[in-house]
Amino acid sequence: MRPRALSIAGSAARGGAGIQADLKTFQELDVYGVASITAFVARHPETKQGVYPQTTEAIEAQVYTMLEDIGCDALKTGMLFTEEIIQTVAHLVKTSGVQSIVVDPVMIGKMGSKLLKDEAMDALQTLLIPQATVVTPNMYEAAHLIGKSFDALQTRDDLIDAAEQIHELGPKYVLVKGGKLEGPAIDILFDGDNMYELKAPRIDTIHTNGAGCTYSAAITAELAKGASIVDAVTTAKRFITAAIRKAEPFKQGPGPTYHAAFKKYGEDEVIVTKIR
Ligand code: PXL
Repeated sequence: MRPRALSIAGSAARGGAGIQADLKTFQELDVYGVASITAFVARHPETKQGVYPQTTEAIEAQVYTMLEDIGCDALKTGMLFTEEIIQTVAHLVKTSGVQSIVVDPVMIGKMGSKLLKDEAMDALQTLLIPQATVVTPNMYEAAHLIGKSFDALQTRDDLIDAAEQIHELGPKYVLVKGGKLEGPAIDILFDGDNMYELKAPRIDTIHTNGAGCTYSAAITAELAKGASIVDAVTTAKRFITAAIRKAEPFKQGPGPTYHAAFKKYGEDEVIVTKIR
């Protein structure tokens, strides 16, 4: 049986982010993918952006289906939206017996939707992130996790400081993604002792809808296969770099990354340097 991975995340009606991105990524990396949908994010002509959270019972039932009927080698969490959902998911993760847990601390969407309520931040920091094998904040999310303003991270050194501070919340590894840095696309991976820089070419495009979801899903897929954390993150960075390189526009707004690009082209190198 192929390795199996679970995404506990939101459904993105545009298809490029959320569970849609996760399942496409799992498929591309030859991992059997299942999802527990926490909320629907969709656009209505009148209400513009809508978030439709699901009940905690529905979220639990979907996770139990995975754990009891299918089996789970790795799981990731994405958009969780409310404190109550985080409490439920944290309990499910704790009792799941799954060893590889990727927490993508999703806070805001590329179309501007608020995907985490302000009052849910504390639960994310105290209940879920401590259970993470890897937590994967972007610069905006990293700043919020360390109590700074959204634009507090500007340089590679800021990423390093943030990785150290976020590690104190208790995850095994922190991956701070430098998507908005100047120059090459540098991410910092830190386990409390060892620190790595991952460097890929920067691709100049606005079409990065779902890039964070896709990157963390690729890490989850590789962990499900039994890869080490450093190898899983390295493969995932190659996957997302290819997917951004071949991203396409939609009718409106940032387009999605192209999930098949890594398998079809996959030529981008990622340079991993141990910096500590
Ligand atoms: O890219 C962040 C994200 C995560 N999850 C869901 C989303 C989005 C962005 O639109 O809709 C469900």
